[in-house]
Amino acid sequence: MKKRVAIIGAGPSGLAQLRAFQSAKEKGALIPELVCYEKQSDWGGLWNYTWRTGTDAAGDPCHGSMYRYLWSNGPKEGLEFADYTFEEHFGETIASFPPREVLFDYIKGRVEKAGIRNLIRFNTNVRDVRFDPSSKKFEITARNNESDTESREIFDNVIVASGHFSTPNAPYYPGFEKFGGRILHAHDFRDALEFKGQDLLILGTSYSAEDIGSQCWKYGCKSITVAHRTAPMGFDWPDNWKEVPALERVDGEKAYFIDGSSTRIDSIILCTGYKHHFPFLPDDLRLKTTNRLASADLYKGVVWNNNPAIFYLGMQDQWYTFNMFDAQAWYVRDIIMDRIDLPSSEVMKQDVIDRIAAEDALEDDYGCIDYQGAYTKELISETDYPSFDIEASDKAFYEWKKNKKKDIMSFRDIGHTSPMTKKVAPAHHTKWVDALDDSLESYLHLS
Ligand code: FAD
Ligand code: NA7
Repeated sequence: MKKRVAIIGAGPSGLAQLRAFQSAKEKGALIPELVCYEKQSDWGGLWNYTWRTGTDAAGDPCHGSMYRYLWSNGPKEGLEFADYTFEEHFGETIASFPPREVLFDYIKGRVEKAGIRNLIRFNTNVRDVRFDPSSKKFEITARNNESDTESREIFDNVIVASGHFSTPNAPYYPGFEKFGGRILHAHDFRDALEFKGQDLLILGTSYSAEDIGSQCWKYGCKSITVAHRTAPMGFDWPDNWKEVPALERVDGEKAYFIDGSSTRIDSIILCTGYKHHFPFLPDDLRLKTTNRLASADLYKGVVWNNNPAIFYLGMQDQWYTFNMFDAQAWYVRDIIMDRIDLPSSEVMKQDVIDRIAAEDALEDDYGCIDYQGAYTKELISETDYPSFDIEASDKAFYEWKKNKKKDIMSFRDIGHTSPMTKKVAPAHHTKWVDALDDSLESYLHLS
């Protein structure tokens, strides 16, 4: 009997898993029967942009956190697939920070070539996963939102690839309930033009704060005030952008900060991060972790310690993305296909403790980049995923960080070196601050 394997989610992580199995099949291996559940009507996860916020077409929480005009926030040279380069997909070397539509096209290109779309059940939301200790099998209950019917199926393994940047962490501050303007979480941000001419307050100092703020600035908001809970971002911001200490309260149209200062605001955007949230998983299978590089309870960052027949992909905080998901997917594939043996439960638990301690000892972002690069390399070394020059990817990330420090509004104008082809990306034809059209045609100069 063939094993049956369920994959939950057809975003970059779930697609990496399908591609990993398909690659083994291409090489003549007998692979398990695969079922990939995807609650949206198309693949690509967050890169499959939706205008919807709140609930999706089926009335479930909307997965999308992606917004219009998003350009990659890190160099594409850090995320390139080792088995499908940007050059292979686009037929030329393209600039380093592609807009969302261009990256979506790249993600789709690999899986279209692999011919795996038929393994995905679209519009199908996984509602419940149960493990039966006597049969050692999982039962998955899912609802097809097109036919409005429920299915229950049995699997030997489950791979959770449902992402963790979709359920907002939305803090409360006094006065929010009476604020006259709009308060939204980054998850519901879609179009910077909505905030044109406005005085904006942003909470948070990480990627969403930096990028949503930059978008709103680029598309003409009047001013930006970013309040930090821990430390300011510290970039050399434009004149109408200031960083202030933590928010204390809001009163009418004024925001008050803990140093006693205040400012007038029209809207508040909570760039306060996301929660790992798995409403379809019971306690014994449910990952509970913060957004960090060494996730809790996952051996090698992917195997659920309490039940090593269930796996999680992409649950770490991310410097590396697409090729790290690949490294994880190839590794999980090889455990399921009995090519990699798992150690004892004690060893697996110790692995998590060691990874957490190693992360805690890191001193700065450069250390974090090295750490995640080394992790990706470690997993790749145990499978047949094409080996690549991870140090070159690390280097692209270091250069990117330095460029941001130099000028936060122009780092996307600089090209980086591909770890796969060793070619240097050209500068984009238009400076990022002036490029208001983020379409694929405009980026690739097709129009
Ligand atoms: P997701 O992309 O979130 O995909 C998960 C999939 O699972 C979705 O399709 C979802 O519909 C499906 N799913 C969820 N629950 C269920 C269920 N119960 N049943 C069935 N299907 C389900 N990374 C970069 O490398 N560069 C960037 O520039 C970048 N920008 C980002 C910008 C934003 C706004 C955000 C939020 C993230 C960004 N990221 C970026 C990081 C992003 O996490 C990864 O690029 C990538 O999308 C993660 O892939 P994933 O498959 O793990 O998760
Ligand atoms: P992150 O990277 O998890 O960052 C969350 C930010 O929110 C971080 O700066 C936190 O500050 C801040 N935060 C969290 N809670 C609060 C409260 N209560 N008050 C004020 N500030 C708070 O999430 P992002 O959305 O920026 O990035 C996630 C992904 O989306 C990333 O991969 C990007 O590519 C896009 P702290 O430093 O903890 O004080």
